[in-house]
Amino acid sequence: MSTTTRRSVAIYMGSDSDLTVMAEAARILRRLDVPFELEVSSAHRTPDRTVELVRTAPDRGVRVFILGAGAAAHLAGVVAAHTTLPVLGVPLSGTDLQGLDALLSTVQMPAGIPVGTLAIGKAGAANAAWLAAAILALDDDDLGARLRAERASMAAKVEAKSAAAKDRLTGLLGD
Ligand code: RP5
Repeated sequence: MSTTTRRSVAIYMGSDSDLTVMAEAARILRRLDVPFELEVSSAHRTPDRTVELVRTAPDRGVRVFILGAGAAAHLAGVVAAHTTLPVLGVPLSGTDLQGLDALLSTVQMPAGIPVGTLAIGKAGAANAAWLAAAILALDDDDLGARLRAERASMAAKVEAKSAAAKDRLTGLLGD
């Protein structure tokens, strides 16, 4: 790969029906100014395309994979089988089992082929992005500083909500 290519994250999902949830990962990466590519590719319906994307990803600068899939979710496992880069799986709800099927498919990988599995749905997609950024920040001090600033901002919001809750309680109790 070119030394000028920025290190990036690949967000792949098994179906376009997964996009609304997986957009949460893209939203966080954009906020952190982390480049990403986004593709729809299925482990079952387009297995060759999936493998080709993974094999060529390092040349495009990809250093971490985020995979979202529902039902009998094999996308993260298949990607992990074809790369030694970090692979993060997001189980998605799309069947009567409401994501439990995808969670078990994604998390129960055989020893040696790891998939870091996040929560089902939007929280998992967002946390996959936060975790991917943390991985890239291991040797990117500017990104690390942006992550610390985001944490400080979250903490400030909680403190503001705590103060507001005390005010609301006073009103609720009629003091
Ligand atoms: C999975 O099957 C996809 O990731 C999606 O969550 C689910 C249903 O796909 P569609 O039938 O909506 O294309 O492979």
